[in-house]
Amino acid sequence: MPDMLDAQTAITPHAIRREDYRPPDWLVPDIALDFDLDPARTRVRAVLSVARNGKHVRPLVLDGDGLTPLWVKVDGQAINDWRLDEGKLVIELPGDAATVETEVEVSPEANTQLMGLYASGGLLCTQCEAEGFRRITFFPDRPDVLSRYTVRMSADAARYPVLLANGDNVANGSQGDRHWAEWRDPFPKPSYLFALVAGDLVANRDSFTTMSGRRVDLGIWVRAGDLQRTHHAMAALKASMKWDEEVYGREYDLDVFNIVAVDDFNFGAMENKGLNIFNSRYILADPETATDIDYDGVAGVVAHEYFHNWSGNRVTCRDWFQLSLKEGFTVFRDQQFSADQGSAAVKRIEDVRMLRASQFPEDAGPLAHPIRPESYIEIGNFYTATVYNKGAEVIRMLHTLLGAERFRRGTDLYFARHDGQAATCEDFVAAMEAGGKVDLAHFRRWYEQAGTPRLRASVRLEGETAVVALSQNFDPTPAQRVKPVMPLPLKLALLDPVTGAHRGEVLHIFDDASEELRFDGWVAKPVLSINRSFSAPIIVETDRTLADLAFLSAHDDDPFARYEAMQQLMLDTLLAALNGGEMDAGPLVDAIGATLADGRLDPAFVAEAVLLPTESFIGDQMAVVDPEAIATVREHLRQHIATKHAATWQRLYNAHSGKAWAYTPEGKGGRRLRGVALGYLAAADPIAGAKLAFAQFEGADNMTDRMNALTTLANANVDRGERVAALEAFYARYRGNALVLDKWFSVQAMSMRATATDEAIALAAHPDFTLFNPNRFRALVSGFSVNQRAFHRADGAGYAFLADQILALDPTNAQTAAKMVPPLGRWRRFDKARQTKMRAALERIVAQPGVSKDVFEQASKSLAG
Ligand code: B3K
Ligand code: ZN
Repeated sequence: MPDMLDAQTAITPHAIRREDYRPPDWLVPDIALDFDLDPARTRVRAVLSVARNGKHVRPLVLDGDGLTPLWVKVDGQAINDWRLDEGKLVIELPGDAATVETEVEVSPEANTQLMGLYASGGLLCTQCEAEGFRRITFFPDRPDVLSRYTVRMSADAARYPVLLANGDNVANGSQGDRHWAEWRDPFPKPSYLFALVAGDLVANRDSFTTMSGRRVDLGIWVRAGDLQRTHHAMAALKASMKWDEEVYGREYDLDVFNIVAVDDFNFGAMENKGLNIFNSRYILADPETATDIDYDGVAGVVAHEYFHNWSGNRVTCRDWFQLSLKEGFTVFRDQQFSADQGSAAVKRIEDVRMLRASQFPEDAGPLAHPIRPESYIEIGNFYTATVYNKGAEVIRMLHTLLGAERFRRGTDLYFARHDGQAATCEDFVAAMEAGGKVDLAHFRRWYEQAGTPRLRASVRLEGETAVVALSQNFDPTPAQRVKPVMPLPLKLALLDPVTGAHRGEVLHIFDDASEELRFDGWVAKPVLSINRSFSAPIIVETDRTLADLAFLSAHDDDPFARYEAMQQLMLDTLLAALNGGEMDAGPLVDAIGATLADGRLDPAFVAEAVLLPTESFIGDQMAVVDPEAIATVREHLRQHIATKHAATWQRLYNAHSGKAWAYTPEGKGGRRLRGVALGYLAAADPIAGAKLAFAQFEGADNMTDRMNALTTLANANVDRGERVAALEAFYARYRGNALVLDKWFSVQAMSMRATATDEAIALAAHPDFTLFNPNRFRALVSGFSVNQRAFHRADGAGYAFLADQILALDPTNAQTAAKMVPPLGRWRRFDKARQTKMRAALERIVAQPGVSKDVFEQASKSLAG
């Protein structure tokens, strides 16, 4: 059962605070687990060797969630004087060490929360991070208790022929219809990294020889029919292992590395020691069923989980407030890896787009928190874009400040100092400080402060000196009204206004409220290129004109800055119209023309550069978001760009058609630009566009081209037969493939059609929609909640729908339900009428009898903030 709140505790849910951290009272150096597996009734026996930690007389307290001991033994003797206190097993122990044994019974098939031991598609599997282990057995379920695990499991041999756990398989046997396996993990680990899988699986097997010449057996375990779709994941795994050796000097440490793909999973994947468990969407890929974005996602997540073996497993977190220690660092590592595999410029653009779409709104809303939060009610709610993606930006800033070489000295020192330990963010910063020989006193504020800093920058000419004036300020966030200035590593350059040349990029650490930088020898006022490569995760406001931005979009030699100039040009063009002025699209249309005509540019970059900002991102720039006006003005500008460059879009479309599919940077870039061109062609001429898209849909030999065509059709505001025909054909073809069917739901949920709200709501009644598969639920409900115009329809139908879905899911999967609350928390950004309706939806959620503490925390904080 999830943690349900009764009416009374709902008023004062228990908040856990970082400052209250205390070392564990008892340690558990060794644990032996014995699972008698059965989907309905699994028996779990645990033998814990416990040791008193320090001088105290406190009892042994073992976390438990929904468990009742069948019996308890201490040093081999059954005892009766144990008690349960809020689910925890409390045992008074006289000595300093003991062997404590318990047995419990759990029901994997009844476990819809997908935390602990659960059943998915005929498999039995586990998810323990953050607090799932306490749903399996009684244990001090906190990351600073590290134990050596021995795991024995027995199961029906026909139904569960494969039995996996962490570490090495040390013994096997059978008895009648049942068989058993024993696994031992030599590395002490916290309980959140425990894993077990039983099922009818086959493996794609391979091997990797490490830098010291050790052979590691690799296995990616899936259902028999999926084996052909595991090759990309295997290639990514081997590339990650090599990359971590080369770039961080990190070698894999066990003889076996297994990955299992499961269909029902609350998030992307899990880095359990030696036995990663993945949401199948981040393992399975072939050209027929996966888009290029899916391919990139598979490689990125495989790398991420693999990299956790050092940043997370060998060095783990002391407590959950330190989550960014492993997540921010590991996201940074996977971003670096992906950048090294293809176009680094495009990868950086994608990462920043993601940060702005998911993290900036968090920082600007009632759920804002520092990358190292100060308190939580439910830790599951803190696996956020702030902890992950802003956390990665903070590590990236350290990399920028120190440079690659000193950064590496810092990480080497960090791993050497803390190997085998549960560490803190402070430990990481201290190691970077010592290894990199740098003073990071002010830099630590990035761990303390919520909210996105705003930088104001302008240039003026004084005689022949260009003066760059900088200032920074902060919007207040909950619990942090006044904030100290932050050290901002700013990469900047001044471009000659005629040639576009500059005299070298400068890295300036701006660590003051305001400052002026002086550059001599300028006869004409240069054009400012600032926060190049997005060197700091901030909002930049400048006095650059449309002409300056157009100039930068054509001349800046930093690809990110070039992209950024075009984005700003688009935003300024749109915002002028949205704020009641005239739209002057001339400079933008010319700038897009110049980018499209520049044959030296990577097509993947061009595709990113010419895409308009999303409706939500435009809304983020407005004092009061007007979803209808944004959709209308944006669509108007899109048609204008489409028409002005119609011949070029057609030329580019044709140039990138008819190529054989290959997952290479060139292949991906071509498909991406072809897809963008198709969208513009359909905007210029909806009827011809629908025909072209339908032809592409039918003729495609890969999912990227097919989905691009389907997306264009699903967005079509005219009701052409092609739209319905393509959606029907797609459904008929892929209804047996859950991952592809998710795309069918999300493409409709995210449709830009004026009727999208009703269409999404109707899909919740579709027979293939289910509350029991998080991927399906997210495809429809998350997809819809980021569809700004549809979700914010003025009558509030979108808000009511989201609240209904959250409440429907909450009793069976509180963690996934809670993730859906934040879009409602953005109510302050909208007009009064919408605010009232959004708050009403949140109030209905908070008032729901028996609401989970997961959902309660998100909804109540959303109302208060
Ligand atoms: N560490 C897991 C996330 C677990 C989420 C728990 N609510 C996956 C990852 O970040 O690699
Ligand atoms: Zn992670």
